[in-house]
Amino acid sequence: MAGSPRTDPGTGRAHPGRRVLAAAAVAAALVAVPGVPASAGPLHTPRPVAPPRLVPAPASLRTLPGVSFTLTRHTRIVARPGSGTAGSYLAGILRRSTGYPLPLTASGGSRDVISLGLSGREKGEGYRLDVTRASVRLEAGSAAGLFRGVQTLRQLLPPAVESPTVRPGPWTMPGVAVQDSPRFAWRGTMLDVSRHFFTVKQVERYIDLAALYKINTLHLHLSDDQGWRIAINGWPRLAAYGGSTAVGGGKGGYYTQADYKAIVRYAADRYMNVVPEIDGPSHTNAALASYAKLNCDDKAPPLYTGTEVGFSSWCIAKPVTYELLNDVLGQLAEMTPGPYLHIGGDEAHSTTPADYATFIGKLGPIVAKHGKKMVGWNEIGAGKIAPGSVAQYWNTATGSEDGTQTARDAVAQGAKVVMSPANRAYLDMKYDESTPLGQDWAGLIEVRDSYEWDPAALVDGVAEKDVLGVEAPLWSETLVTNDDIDYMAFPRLPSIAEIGWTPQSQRTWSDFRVRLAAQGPRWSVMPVHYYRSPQVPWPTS
Ligand code: IFG
Repeated sequence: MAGSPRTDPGTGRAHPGRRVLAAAAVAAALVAVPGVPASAGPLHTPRPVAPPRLVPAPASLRTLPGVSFTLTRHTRIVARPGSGTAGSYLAGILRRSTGYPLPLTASGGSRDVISLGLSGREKGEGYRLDVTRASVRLEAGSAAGLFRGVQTLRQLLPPAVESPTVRPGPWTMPGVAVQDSPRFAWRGTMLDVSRHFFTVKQVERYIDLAALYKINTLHLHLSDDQGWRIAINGWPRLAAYGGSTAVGGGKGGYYTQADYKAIVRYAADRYMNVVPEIDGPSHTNAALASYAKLNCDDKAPPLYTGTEVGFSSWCIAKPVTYELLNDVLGQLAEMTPGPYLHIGGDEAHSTTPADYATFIGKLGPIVAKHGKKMVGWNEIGAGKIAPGSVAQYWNTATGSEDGTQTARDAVAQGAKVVMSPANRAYLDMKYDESTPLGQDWAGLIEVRDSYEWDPAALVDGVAEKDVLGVEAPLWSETLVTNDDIDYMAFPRLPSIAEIGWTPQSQRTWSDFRVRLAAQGPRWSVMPVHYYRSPQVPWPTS
């Protein structure tokens, strides 16, 4: 039909007459551009491409259709001064799986290069990542931001890039412009090394897995009824005897102070803060069994290998209790560069409320004397705590155990809250009735349950400004091996990591489950022994 132009219902643009369309089609066919499939439509507007499936989702990402960057054996990595460990960490991963030399220099050209550098434009852990045909550029306000950006860069490469051995390419990344920064400052996971002991290597492996998802805090639960796991100078029996067993009566273990420093250094190289926890006044049987004088009746109880909680208590009235804790927290403070010491405070069922308040009142000054801020489970809100302390909200049970009131009491004293709701974030909870590992006292937590909640809208009286962040505790009553850790932590730790990082308004389960599915092939390559939740559309290949 000649004459009157119709508007295209799809684009709203004037629809050219039939003749003009035919000519354009011929022109397109004659000038095919290598790499752009003929079916890409008119040359000047390549089809929009689906955004890469990243976890956590960046705050903002623009795809550059028709643009990609391919690593080759000639590609170089430039890590400008001040860029910290990100360049060497990235080089290690890429060299291992591509087999390419990927030389790392402090300066270099702008083509066929992955460049990392500080810029005044980003702050905190924020970064921007630009992938074009010529180069990959990562800029951040800090070395930590560059390290977080490297985790995004890794996920733009095929799953095989995570292989511990050389795989064939191609190693192509889609063109993107990412501008990213985290919602919360504290994005953590806790490893319970007391109920079952995990070696330094096992902890380092868990650190690397958590670092993939921009986790920046590792809370180590170092003492409990079943095991004391850190050597303390002047109190040798704590680790030697108190660390000699575990749940079920098996072999225990403990970290020498050199071991603990190695873990701290390994975490620091991944811009992850270690928060050591010495739990009390309950969860203290291993220590009480180690020194009779720590007990009110001067009688040491036997070592405990069961899984009950709340039956033990420091002797609140004895000065030796605070002499011990001053030594323990002082030595940990010296070995811990991060600002926090965790003093536990949970489930003090064998301590009177008055004694509990006395205990918390005494611990705050000890922690402050050693230059640190006090962290405790939400119960610490029942005691007097300093502004800037941190209450870790965990107990979602109803009735007397309900932790919301002590969380509010803590906020009323100027504390911040780290959200670890047991019915959402406890990685030791079973996925469903058939899960062979874990517990179910807080409920069953399938992947969707671990994802669909907002830390700033969970507890009345605890708003966004009061929330320091989120943390996923992995209690180890039923966990022994790396496979056990993997099965319970993956895929739910990435849920908590995204809640800590991505703006709430950008988080939907329907979108997350598709992006999470893309992590499956990456975990298979590493390998990570993850739970193939039926809620996630894992790729079949
Ligand atoms: N509650 C105890 C943990 C552990 C956990 C297992 C806290 C703060 C149950 N305290 O959670 O020691 O036993 O799910």
